[in-house]
Amino acid sequence: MWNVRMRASRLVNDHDEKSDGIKEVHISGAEGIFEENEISRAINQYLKRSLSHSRGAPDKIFFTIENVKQNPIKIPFLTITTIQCSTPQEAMELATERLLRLDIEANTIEHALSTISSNTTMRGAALIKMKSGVRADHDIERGVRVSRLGIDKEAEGRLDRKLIKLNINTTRVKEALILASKVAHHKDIIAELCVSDDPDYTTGYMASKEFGYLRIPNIKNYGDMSGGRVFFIKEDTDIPELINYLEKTPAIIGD
Ligand code: WAQ
Ligand code: MG
Repeated sequence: MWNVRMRASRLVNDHDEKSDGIKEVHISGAEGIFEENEISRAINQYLKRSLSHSRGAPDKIFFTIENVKQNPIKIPFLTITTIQCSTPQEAMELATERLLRLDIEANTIEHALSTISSNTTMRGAALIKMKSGVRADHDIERGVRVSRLGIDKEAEGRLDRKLIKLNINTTRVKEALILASKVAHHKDIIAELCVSDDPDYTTGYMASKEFGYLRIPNIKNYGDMSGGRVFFIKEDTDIPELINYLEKTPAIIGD
């Protein structure tokens, strides 16, 4: 099996002194685990995606194609629910209510919501401790990128049929469900909150072992360039072990 990763970015003028007047903005990223004969199709799809992205045109696109040596672990899909929600305000209230039920501190939730609605987007996720609200990942501008994850081919057929019935059979939903399922599976992850940084995609989600994958429509306004992911973690999490799991442990999601 092979892990194919893409990330696209663009250099822009920046008025912040620290950055020498220029900074790299993240446009898009994608990745999956594939059989050798699927690599070129994956690259083509990712290339198309990066060149016609709603966040703008990239001036640099990186591809990494890496052989996966370790046997992937098998992880079940989270259950999918779409809740009714019509405004970002309501979305934040709905998410907050559930995060509180998972014993996450109110201040931590506030910190997380401001991280996600900031205009300086990361290409990875922020790890935030559930009680103290302390940011536990080291590269604050980048975050932790979940990697080495794929979908079981037979389970994908069944998932497709289910998503077609729900009228949400898109690559985006599938990729988000795969990522959320890998993330939620770890013992130290309490919950994830996600808002796309694409200005034309306004449905986000909250995921956890307890509530599954909860889709939240209208979590942000159309045209809004902000977005991001936060993983709420246990206070005493072994951080290097968790980051290694998220970034390096190959996982195939199925049922
Ligand atoms: N690992 C960690 N964080 C990531 C990753 C990754 N592999 N990929 C993206 N992110 C972070 C990063 O900060 C992005 O700015 C942010 O998430 C949003 O990424 O059910 O499209 O790819 O309808 O824009 C979810 C809802 C869509 C799907 C999520 O996110 C549904 C989405 P995007
Ligand atoms: Mg995006």
